[in-house]
Amino acid sequence: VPAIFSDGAVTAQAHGLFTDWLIFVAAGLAVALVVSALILFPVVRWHRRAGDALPPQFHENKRWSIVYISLPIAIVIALFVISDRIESRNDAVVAHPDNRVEVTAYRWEWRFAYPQTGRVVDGTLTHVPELVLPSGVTTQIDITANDVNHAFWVPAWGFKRDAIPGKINTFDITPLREGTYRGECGEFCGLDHALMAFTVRVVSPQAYRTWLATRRTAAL
Ligand SMILES: [Cu+2]
Repeated sequence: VPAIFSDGAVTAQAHGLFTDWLIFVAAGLAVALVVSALILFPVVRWHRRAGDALPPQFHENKRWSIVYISLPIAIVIALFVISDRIESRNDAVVAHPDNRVEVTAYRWEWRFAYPQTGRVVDGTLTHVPELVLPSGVTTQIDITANDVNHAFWVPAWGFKRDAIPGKINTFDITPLREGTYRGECGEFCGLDHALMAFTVRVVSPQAYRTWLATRRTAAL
């Protein structure tokens, strides 16, 4: 698999979305191929040559009309059903998550709170806040905002969720690969929206436990 496609395995949820994306690309390519062939083949094969009589003229062909109306409808329905199943699976949250993090977005920072130990990480003007997560473990994230709408977005995860004042959005994420991923605010929230960056560092469950136990509060 080319490197450009490797992000699909970064989280269990991204894997599903990536599969969905591949299915859309394949369907689009297949349609483009068939349509191009239907245009190009007659142009080459049946174009009018000097002295040719006009071919038989007709206005309708019921059999082909049924095919070219029902086939695109079937494709759209299939893409809808596949996407709905994948997204429903991604949106489903487990009743008893192994790990929880509370994310609060506010102008112009992020707060990551770990209720198990009371550890709180707040971003500052000089320090980009870091969300630390264990790999191979499903973390449930409760996200909200303090002032205006923001959105928690990690491009490599193929995932974005709104942070809305007065509302808690909950989602599960299962990182599969250790590493550092860039995150940003995905909803224009005002003047310093572009500065609302964060990083996600995915570590082993062992390293995560150690990290959680070290300091209760940190500015980083
Ligand atoms: Cu924001």
